[in-house]
Amino acid sequence: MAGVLQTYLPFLAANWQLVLMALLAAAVLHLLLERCRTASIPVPAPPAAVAAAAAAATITTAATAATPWRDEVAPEDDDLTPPPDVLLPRVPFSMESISPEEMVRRSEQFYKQMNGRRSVRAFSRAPVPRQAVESAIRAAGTAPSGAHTEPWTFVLVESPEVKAAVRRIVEDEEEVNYRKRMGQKWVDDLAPLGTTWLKEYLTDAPFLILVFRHAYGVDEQGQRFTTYYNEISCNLACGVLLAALHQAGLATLTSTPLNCGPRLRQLLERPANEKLVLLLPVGRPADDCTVPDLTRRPLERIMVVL
Ligand code: IYR
Repeated sequence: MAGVLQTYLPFLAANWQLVLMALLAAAVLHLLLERCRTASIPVPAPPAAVAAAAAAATITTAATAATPWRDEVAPEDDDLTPPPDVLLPRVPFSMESISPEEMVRRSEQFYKQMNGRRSVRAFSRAPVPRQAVESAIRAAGTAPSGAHTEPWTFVLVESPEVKAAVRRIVEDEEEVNYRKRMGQKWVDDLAPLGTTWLKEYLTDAPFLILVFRHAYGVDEQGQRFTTYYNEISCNLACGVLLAALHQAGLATLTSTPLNCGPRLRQLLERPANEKLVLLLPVGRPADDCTVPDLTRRPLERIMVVL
C-alpha cells in the first residue's frame, strides 16, 4: 500500500484538479444512468449494428443454444407491470356464439365469395355509392396494428382532375419502369397478364384509394412516435380493404406503382412520414371486362398440417 502511494502520490499531487474532475464526471454519469433506469426513461438506443451484434452474441451463448424454445426474458429485477395510471380502462368482450356447423358454413361461404375476387383492369365509368367505399375503408381501419398505432391513411380520390393528375404521374413513371427499371425478365414474366404502362382505369374508375403507411407517427404536438410493425399492419389493413370492397360488389386492382410514391405523396399533400403502399381503383367492372383465366393452388398445396 505504502509502495503504491509512493508511486502515485506525486502524480496525484501534480494533477489533483484533473483527478477531481474525472471523479466528479463519473459520479454525475452514474447518477444520470441510475435516474434513467428507475424512472424508466429510455436510455439512448445503441447503434443498430452494435445492438445486432449484442443480440447475436446472446443467441449463441451456450445456455440459449441448449434451450432454444425459451424466449429471451428481461432481467428478473425489472418489474414490467405497467403502473395503473397508464393502463387503458378495460371493457368486457365476447363474440357471438356460433354452432360448429354454422362456423363451417360461414367459413365456406366467405371462401367462395373471396374466390370470386379478381384484379380488374377495365372499369365502368358508372358511379358507385361513396358510402359503400367509406364503410370499406372503415373496415380496413379495424385491422390490428403494432401497439394500436393505426399507421395508415387512406386517401379517397373522387375528383376527375386529381384522378387525371394521378394517372399522368403513374403512366409517366410506369413507362420508365417497363422500358428500363423493371428489366427484360420482369417484363417477360408479366407478358401473360397483358399489362402495359397505359392505365385508363385510373380515370375510368369512379374512385381511387391510395393507402399510405406511417413510417413513424406524429402526434398533435408535432412529436414523433414509433409505429411498431407498420408494414405488416398496413398490409393487413389492405387485405381487409380488398375483402370489404369485394363483398360490397366493388371491383379493385391491387396496384403498387413502382417509383411513384414521392410524386403521388406530394400531389396528394401527404406528410413526409407517409409512404405510398397501394393504389386501388374502385368501381364496377366494364361491361366488356375480361380477366386472365387463372387457377388458384388448392388447399393441399398451400397448407401444411402437423
Ligand atoms: N406495376 C406495373 C407492373 C406490374 C407488376 C406486377 I408484379 C404485376 O403483377 C402487374 C403489373 C403495372 O401495374 O403495370
